[in-house]
Amino acid sequence: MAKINKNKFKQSFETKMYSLYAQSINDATDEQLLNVLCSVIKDIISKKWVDNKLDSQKEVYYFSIEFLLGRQLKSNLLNLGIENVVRESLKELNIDLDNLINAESDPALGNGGLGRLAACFLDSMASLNISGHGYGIRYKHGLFEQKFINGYQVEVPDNWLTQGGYVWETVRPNKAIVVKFEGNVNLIDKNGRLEVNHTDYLPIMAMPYDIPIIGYGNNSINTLRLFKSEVLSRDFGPLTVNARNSYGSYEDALKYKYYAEEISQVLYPNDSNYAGRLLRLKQEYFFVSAGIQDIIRKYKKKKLDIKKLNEKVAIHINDTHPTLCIPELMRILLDEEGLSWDEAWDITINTISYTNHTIMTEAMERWPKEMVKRLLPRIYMIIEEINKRYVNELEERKYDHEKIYRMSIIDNNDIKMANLSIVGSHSVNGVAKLHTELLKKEVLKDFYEHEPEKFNNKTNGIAHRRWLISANSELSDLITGLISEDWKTDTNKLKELEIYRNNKDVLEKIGEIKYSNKERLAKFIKEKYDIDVNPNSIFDVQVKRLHAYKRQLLNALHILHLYHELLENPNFDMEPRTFIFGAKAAPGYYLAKCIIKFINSLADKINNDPRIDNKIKVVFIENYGVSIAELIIPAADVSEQISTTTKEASGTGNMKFMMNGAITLATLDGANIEIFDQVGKDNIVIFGLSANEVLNYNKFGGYSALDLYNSNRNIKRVVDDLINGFIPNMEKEGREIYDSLITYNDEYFVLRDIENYIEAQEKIDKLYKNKDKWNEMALINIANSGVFSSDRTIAEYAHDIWFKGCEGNE
Ligand code: GL4
Repeated sequence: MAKINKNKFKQSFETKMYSLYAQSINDATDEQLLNVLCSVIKDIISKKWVDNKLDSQKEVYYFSIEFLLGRQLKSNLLNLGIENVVRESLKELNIDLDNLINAESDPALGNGGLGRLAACFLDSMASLNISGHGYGIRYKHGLFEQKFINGYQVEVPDNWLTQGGYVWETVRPNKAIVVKFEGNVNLIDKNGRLEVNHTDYLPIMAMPYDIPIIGYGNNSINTLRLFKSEVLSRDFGPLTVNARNSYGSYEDALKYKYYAEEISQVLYPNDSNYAGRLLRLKQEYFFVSAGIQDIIRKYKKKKLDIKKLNEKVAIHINDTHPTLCIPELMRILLDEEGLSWDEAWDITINTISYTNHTIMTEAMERWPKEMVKRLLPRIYMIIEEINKRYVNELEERKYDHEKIYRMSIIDNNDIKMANLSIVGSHSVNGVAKLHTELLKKEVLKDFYEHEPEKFNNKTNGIAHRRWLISANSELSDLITGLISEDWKTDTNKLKELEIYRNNKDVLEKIGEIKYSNKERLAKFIKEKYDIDVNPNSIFDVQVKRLHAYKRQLLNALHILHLYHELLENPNFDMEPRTFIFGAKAAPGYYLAKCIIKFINSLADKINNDPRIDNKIKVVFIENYGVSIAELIIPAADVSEQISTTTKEASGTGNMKFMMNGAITLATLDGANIEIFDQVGKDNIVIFGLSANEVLNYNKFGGYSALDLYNSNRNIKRVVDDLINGFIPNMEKEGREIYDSLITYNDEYFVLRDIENYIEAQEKIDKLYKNKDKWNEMALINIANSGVFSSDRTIAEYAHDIWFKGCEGNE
C-alpha cells in the first residue's frame, strides 16, 4: 500500500496546481482539480510503475480489441489504500473528492461484456501479482453516447478525450512501432534460405499510450498499452527503406494522413455481431502487429533465446479479433529471426491461447481472402501455408472431405478466424460451463474430436473490488463488520455470511442498505427524467446491450400483460414494481432500435395512466455504461437474465447483481446455471426452455409462433397491441416487432417462453411479500457469489493455461 501523509499530500497538490495551471486551487474547475489529483497520484506510483519484476517471471499479454475500463480514480484510490487520506486532505482544501470522481470521463472503449471482462481481468492480474499487461487500441471515440429523442435512440459521438488527453495515460514516443500495410512481397532464394522482400508498403505508426493498472494492496502495477495510429515521423527513415512514398504530392500526403489516422478513430459499435469491413481488419492487424513487435523487442532486449519465447511469454487472444497474432508471430520468427517453419510453429502454438466468447454465427469473424491478400500480403501467405499444412494433417487422418472443408482455415472465399485461432494455439476455452460444452459438442465438435486436450472451460468473473467494495460501500462495510476483511482478497470467505441467514438484525440491515441504494437511484431518476419511482416498489432491472437474443422484448411484453391485468381488475394483487431498462442498440440494428422505441412508448403510456395507481413504473435509463451501472446494480431487487437458452455465452452482469444481493430471474443459460448451482433452487427463480429443447427446435423444427398466438389469449392480447394503436406513436416499430414474432416465427422463442415467464414473475411477487425471506435470499446470494470474482477466473487461467508446467511462476 502506498504511504502518504496529509500534509505532504496537500503540499504536493498545491505545488502541482501551480506547475500545471499557474493558478490557485480556489480558481480551479473540477476538471483541473481532477487533473492535478491524478497527476499527484501518478507521481506517487511512478517509481513502482517500472518493470520491477524479476526476469525469471513469465509475462502474460492480453490482446483485446476492447477494454471497457470505466472510471479509474476511485478504484485506484481503493487499490492503493489511500482513499481516506486523500478524501480528508482534499476536504481540508475545501474540495469534495466525490465531485472529482464524477468529473472523470468514462473511457468506453468497449461494447459490453467482452470488453468489460478484459478490464476486470486486468484488475485481477495486477491484484494477484501476475505480470500481465493489456494491448489494445486508443480509440479517439469510444462507444457512442445514447440519447432518446421522442423515444428513439440517437447516437452522439463519444468524446472521452475532451481535454486532448486522458488523465491516466502516458504517451511513449520512444516506443513507437511501425506497422506495414499493403505493398508487394517477393520471396528471394538466398542459398537455400528464403528472404522476404516487402516493398511499396504503407507504413503506419503505432504510438503507445500507457495506462497504469494498480493491484489491490500489493504494490503491483501493470500496464495497459493502447496504440494510436499516426503518420510516420521522420525518425523512422532507415526502418522503412522500401516504403511507398506517401508524401509525393500534397494530395498523397493528405490521403496518407487520413488513412493513418482513420485506423484508431472510432470503436465499432457492434456487440456479438461481426462487421466485416476493411477498416476493422486494419484495426485488428494494427494493434496486433504493434503489440507482437513490442513483445519481441522487449524480449530480445533481455538477451533471451528466441527459441524459448514460450517459457517467458504467454499471449492470450480475447476472441478472434486479435487472431492475426498467430501469423504475425510466425512472420517475425520466420522472416526476422530466421527460424525454420517447424521451430516457429512450435513456439507460436505454445505461446498463444484463445478464448471463444460466442456461438452465434453472426458474430463469427470471416475475412474475405482477397481483402486479406491485398491489405496484408505477407500475412496472407503465412495463413495459406498454415492452412495447407493443417489440411495435409487432416487428410492423413483420413477425415472425409466435408469435415476437412469445415475444419479448413481457408474455404472458397474466406479465412475463418475461429479455425485459425484453434489451430494456432495450445488452449481454447469457453466462458461458462454450458458454453464450453456447446463448443465441444456442437459448434467446434470437429476440432474437439481432433484435439480434445486443447479445450477447457473458464467461467467468467467480475472485479468484486469495483462492483461490490467500491459501488456498494455500505454493504461492503457490513460484510467486513460481520466476517472481517479477509473476503476482500479471498472472496470464498463470503461463504461465512451464511451463518447469519436467520439473524434478524443482519437481514434487516441488508434490507436497509438495499433501500438506501434504491433511494439514491430514485433520486437520480427523478432529477434526470422527472419520473417518481417508489423505493418500496420492487426494482426489477434489465441492463445490458439491446439484442433480440437477450429478450428485452419478453420483459416488455410481460409488463404489457401486467398492465392489462391491472386495467381489467383494479384490485389485482401485486407488489408495486419499477421496471428499469438500460441498453444501447448497435446503430445499424433496426429491430433492436424498434424495441427501444416500443419500451419507451410503453413507458410513456403506463407512467401517465392514473388508473393503475402507480403500481407499475417503467424507466429506460439513457446511455447505459459502466458509471451508471455502478449506481443501478446495487439498487436492484430483481436481476433479469432472460436470454434464449444457449445464446448467452456467459453473461457477467448476472454476477454483479447477485453479488449485490439481487435475486436472479433467469433461464438456464450461460453462467446463470452456475449461479443456480451456487445458491440452490430456493434462492433463484428459473423459467423457460432448456438448452436441449432449444437445440432440438433448431435442428428439427416444430415450433410455430402463429399457433401459440392463435391459441393463447394472453399472448394474442399483447402481440396485437403491437399493431392496434393501443400504444401510441410506434406504428412502424410495432409492425416490425410483430413481424419478427409472427411472420418470421419468433427466432428467439419469446412467445414460447412467455407463459412460463409470467408464472416466474408471479413467484417473484409472492416472494417479495415476505421481507425476511427475501432478505435471506439476498444474503445467500451474496454469500455464494465469491466464486464469481475474476480473481478466481484469473487464477484458473494462470494455473491451467499461462503458467502450466512453469514451476514457481504463480
Ligand atoms: C460476449 C457474450 O455475449 C457474453 O455472454 C459474455 O459474458 C462476454 C464475455 O465472455 O462475451 N461475447 C461477445 S461477442 N460479446 C459478449 O459480451
